[in-house]
Formats: sequence, C-alpha cells, structure tokens
Amino acid sequence: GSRPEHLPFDEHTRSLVYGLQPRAIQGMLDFDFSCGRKTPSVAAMIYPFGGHHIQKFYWGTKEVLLPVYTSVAEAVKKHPDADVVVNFASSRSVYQSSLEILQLPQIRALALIAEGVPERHAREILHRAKKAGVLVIGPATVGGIKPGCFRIGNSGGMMDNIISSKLYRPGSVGYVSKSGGMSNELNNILSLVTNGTYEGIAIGGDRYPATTFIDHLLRYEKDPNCKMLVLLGEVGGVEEYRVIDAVKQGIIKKPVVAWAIGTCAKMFTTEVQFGHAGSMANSDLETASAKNAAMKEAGFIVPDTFEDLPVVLRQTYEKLVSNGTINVRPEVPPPAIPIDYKWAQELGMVRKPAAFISTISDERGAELMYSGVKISEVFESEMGIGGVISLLWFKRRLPAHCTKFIEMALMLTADHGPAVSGAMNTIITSRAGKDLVSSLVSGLLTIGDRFGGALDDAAKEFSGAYDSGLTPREFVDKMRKAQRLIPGIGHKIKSTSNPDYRVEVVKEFVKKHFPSSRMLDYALAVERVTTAKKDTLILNVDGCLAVCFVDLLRDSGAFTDEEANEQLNIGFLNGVFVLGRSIGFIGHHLDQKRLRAPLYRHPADDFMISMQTPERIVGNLKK
Ligand code: Q5B
Repeated sequence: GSRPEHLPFDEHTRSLVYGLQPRAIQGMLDFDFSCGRKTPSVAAMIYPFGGHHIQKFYWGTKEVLLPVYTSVAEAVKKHPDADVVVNFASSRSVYQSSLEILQLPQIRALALIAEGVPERHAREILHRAKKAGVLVIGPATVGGIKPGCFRIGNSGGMMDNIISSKLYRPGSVGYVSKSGGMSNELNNILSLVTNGTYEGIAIGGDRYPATTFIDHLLRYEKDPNCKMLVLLGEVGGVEEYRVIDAVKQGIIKKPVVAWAIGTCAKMFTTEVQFGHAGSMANSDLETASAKNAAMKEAGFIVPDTFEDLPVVLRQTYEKLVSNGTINVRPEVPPPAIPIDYKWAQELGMVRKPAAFISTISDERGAELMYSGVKISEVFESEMGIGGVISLLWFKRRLPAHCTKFIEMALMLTADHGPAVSGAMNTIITSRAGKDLVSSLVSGLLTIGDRFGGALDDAAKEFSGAYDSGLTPREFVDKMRKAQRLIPGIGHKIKSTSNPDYRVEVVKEFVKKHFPSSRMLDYALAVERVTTAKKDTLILNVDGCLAVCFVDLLRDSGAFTDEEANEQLNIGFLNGVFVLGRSIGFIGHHLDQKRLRAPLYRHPADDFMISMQTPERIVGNLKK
C-alpha cells in the first residue's frame, strides 16, 4: 500500500476478514458508513469450507455483496487494494492461517482475535510478522479503532456506543491499552473530556502480544495528526518500562497520560492473577503501583487514582488546545445509521403487520407450547396423543372420553390390509424405489370420496338430514332422488353377514362413554334402511366415526353449538383417517423395503385392452 508504515489504517484501508463473521462485518460496514467512507472497509471474506460464494450486507439503507473466498491467496489476488486481514480464526486454526497470511507481501497489518492461542504459536507468529514487516495486533483482542477511518471487527462496541463516543470522526488522542473493554471506557472518557480518540489499539491480554504499547505509541508519535498519547497499562509484564525508556530518551515527545490498572493488588496478601493471562506481577517491578510511580517520575502525566484519569486528560487536552497544538474542529453530525429491523423491534421502536397468524403452537420461549400448554405439562398430565390432537386441532383440552375416542379412531384406521387403494399405491411406489415420503404421499393421495375420505361428507349429510327433521327413509330417498351415494354407507367386502369389527368397537365405546349418541342412532337407523336393500350397504368405518365425532362435538360439553358447527364446516374428520392410515402406509413402505421387493409390473393379461383405430380425417381441412 501507499500508506507509510506508521499509518496502517486510514479512510481508504480495505481489509479481508478471515472466518464467517457476518455480525462483525456488518458492524464494520455500519461504522464505515457513519464515518462517511466511500467504500466499505471490508473487501471480502475468507472461509476455507463451503466453497466460493457471496454474502449480502447493508451499506446504509442499501445492500452490498461481499465475496467469500476459500483461500487468502485467492482473496489477495482478487482484491489488490486489501492490505489488512482481520483474522477471526479460532485458537486451533489461527496459527496456520496467520502463517499463510504472513507469506503474502500485500498484507501489511493483521489482527488476531482468537483467545487461548498457545504462547509458542503466538511467539512464532510474532517472529514471522517481524521478518515480514507486518503489524500484528493480538492475539486475544477485539483489535482497535481509528475513528473516521477503520474499525477492526467489533472494536468500539455497538453502533450507539460508536456514535455516543464520536468514533465516526477523528479526535486528537492516540491510546493503547490491553483490554477491549477498557478501550471502550477510554473512548467514552475521551469523547467527554477531549475532542476524542484519534486511534485506539487494544494489544490483548496475553503474555506475548505480537505488538505492545511501545509499537503503537511510536506510530502515534510519528503521526502529526495525533497530538496526545494515552497509555493504559496494567499489572504484570514490563512493557510500560519500554515506553518509559522511549520517553526518557526523547524518542516520545508528545504528552503521555498514563495509568497502570491493578493497584488494588497490594490489598491482597498473595499475588493476584487478574482477568488477562499476562496480568500478574512476577516481581515488584511488575506491580501497577511501581509502574505508575516510574511513569510519573519519567514525566508521564499520571493521576493519583484511576478515578482522576478524566481530570488529567481534560487538563492535558485543554493545555494543547490553548497552546494551539490542537485545533478544535466544528462537530459535523454523522449520517443516520438505520438500525437493524430485529434490533429496533426488540427496542420496541418499530412494528409491522404480520403476514401470518398462528394460534396453536409456540416454540419461541424456553419451552414448546401446544395451545398455551407447556410440553412438560402435556407429559405430566399424560394426555396422550388424543390430548395433543385436541390441543392442536381444537385448541382446547377435551374430556378423557373424547381423547380416548380420538386415539381409538387412529388405532382402528391405522391399517386395513395391503389390498386397499392407498396401501396398494404405497406398496407400488415403494417397489419403484421411492423414498418413505413419496410412498406415503402416493398412498395418501388415494384418500377421497370413495376410499377413506368420506368422513367429512358423512358428518355433513347425516347431521344435515337429522337437523332438518328427515326420517332415515326420507334421507335415503332424498339421496337416491338426487342420484347421490350416501357418504359413510357401503363397503367393498364388509356386510351385515360379515360385519366390520372396527365399527362394532366404535359403537360399543360410544354407547358406553358418550353422554349422547343421537347421531350414531340416526345413522344406524339409516343403515337399517340401506341394508334392507343390499347387505353391503352398512354404516362403514368412515360413516360410523364421522357420526360419532358429531356426537362428540355436539354433546361432550366441550364445544358450543356454534363451535361444533364451525369445526364440522371446516372439515377435520378426513384428517382422522389420513393421520391414522399414515401409520399403516409407513408400515407398508418399511415392509417392502425390508423385503427388498423389486419393481412391480402388473401382468398385462389383467387389463382388458380395447383400442379403436381413430378414423382417418378425410377431406380438405382448409376449405
Ligand atoms: N350403493 C364404498 O361400493 C363403496 C351406496 C349405494 C347408496 C351408498 C360405496 C361408496 C360411499 C363412500 C364411502 C368409504 C365404494 C368406504 C373405506 C375404508 C376402508 C376400505 C376397505 C379401509 C363400495 C352397489 C349398489 C349400487 C349402488 C349402491 C353403493 N354405495 N347406495 N349409498 N353409499 N360409498 N366410502 O361395494 O342399484 O345396484 O346400482 O361409494 O363411504 O374406504 O377396507 O376396503 O379401512 O381401508 O363397489 O374400509 O359404497 O358398491 O358401487 O357396486 O354399488 O349399492 O348405487 O346400487 P361397492 P357398488 P345398484 S370405507
């Protein structure tokens, strides 16, 4: 790049982000936008897995696309203007990826975010970086921020923090600290008592940060736009003494306000390991108090306590303003940064009409709920699948005899042998090599007016006839007159002499447990009329279940008349057969797979094929 070495970041800096970090990248882009940058500071991402692709980000109110490459070499080749890498690789892969990055001369600065990098690896990276002349920040750091220019990853915190600490435009104070959290605190203090941060770097809390206080303070010293330096050191290590030497030797001439954190360590009788790996004094020299005393003696501006830091910062700044070193520029408000919809919603700032309404289940909380009932309670109350269906289909708890009846309906309709339409379809589909869902659906698609799907219509016709006061015979006659079959009546193989045991079970249960069986009684009276004509015209399983469900809806006490009629009109009854028979269809599919059943071809002699040769069209068509 064309930037001098001490200026790795300016308003043109373009970076590559190693790792998939969409939130951090969006944060960098929002920062860029607030600074008034013309181009996003992130050129591309590098992620070795998943192949080359593109990701979308906001740029103000618009959207931009950023490519994702699988290697640093490719990214560098495609983006010759990118000379910074923000490496989000984990402690496991940061070493390998950093060595790869350091081999590319285009890269001039590298930030290592990972925590827990083995010290041996950190030292090796540092060694290679020195040889390659690359400025490395980290590991174990958020990185740093150059207001108005460039933000490393998540440095500076959320956008409201960036705005309130005025990080969208440069101030005059360059600082270096170990911790990202303390950097945020400094950004805030500096925005209140000075004209703000010029550049701030958090070197990271490890024992071997790649660059230390002195590296960055020397950069700030060389930069004429940085007018005042801040060093926020801490207990442990001797890096502050290197800055003291530089000040003593006159290499650093700008005023340095400094404080070493951890003075409270002296209150403990044993050595204290603070939050950072490197924050423990191994000798008197490494204590915060010794460092503060030494820095004061060398001419740094050191407050008596950390609480006094803002006071000395303000004094130092005001001196530089009054002697003309710092020219206070008028404030220009940053462009409005749209907040993400989700965040705004969380803050209660926006609302929008929902496209869908759902009233039966909710998985957003700690526990899944079915119609307001926690899943744990579903199990504690042992409501069974009948109870679950009553919650999800009818949005209420039904009495035990009702949930039992629902379960009974599912059990009775679960299967009726391989020869019925649906099972045949499932078997043939399965034997054609298709998967479970295809085979199941193929079977389900046969359910309709004739096979298994007569429940809804049966409920409507029988209850309609009953409600309008038709006698069973009048009802049968009316249907015959209209040339319509009575849904729920008739069976291919069952008859009065070969009764359907399933129907018998249902009748017995309803008679025993339901408070009323008026619709079943009416249907049985209809059956007496139809079977008088033909013994196969029995009340079939569809019809029997349907009329019993009408009795359940109308007389269980769980529904008002209006609700019962609404349920019948919506039509849920075919769902009972669909759900029950799915059990059987899945069984047939699994059965065929276990049997390794081959592709089925129906014998041609089972078809009576009758084809007529179409008559030839004669004459002039164009006439
Ligand atoms: N006739 C079920 O037909 C079947 C009549 C009728 C008045 C009627 C037929 C029908 C209504 C739909 C229905 C559910 C197609 C059935 C099920 C699940 C299953 C299946 C399994 C399982 C049977 C002979 C004579 C004709 C007809 C007259 C017939 N039905 N009259 N109302 N409903 N029912 N479906 O035996 O004068 O001789 O011309 O459509 O409820 O699917 O196990 O197999 O669990 O899987 O072929 O149980 O009844 O009778 O069509 O030869 O008719 O009776 O008009 O009169 P069939 P057809 P005519 S349960």
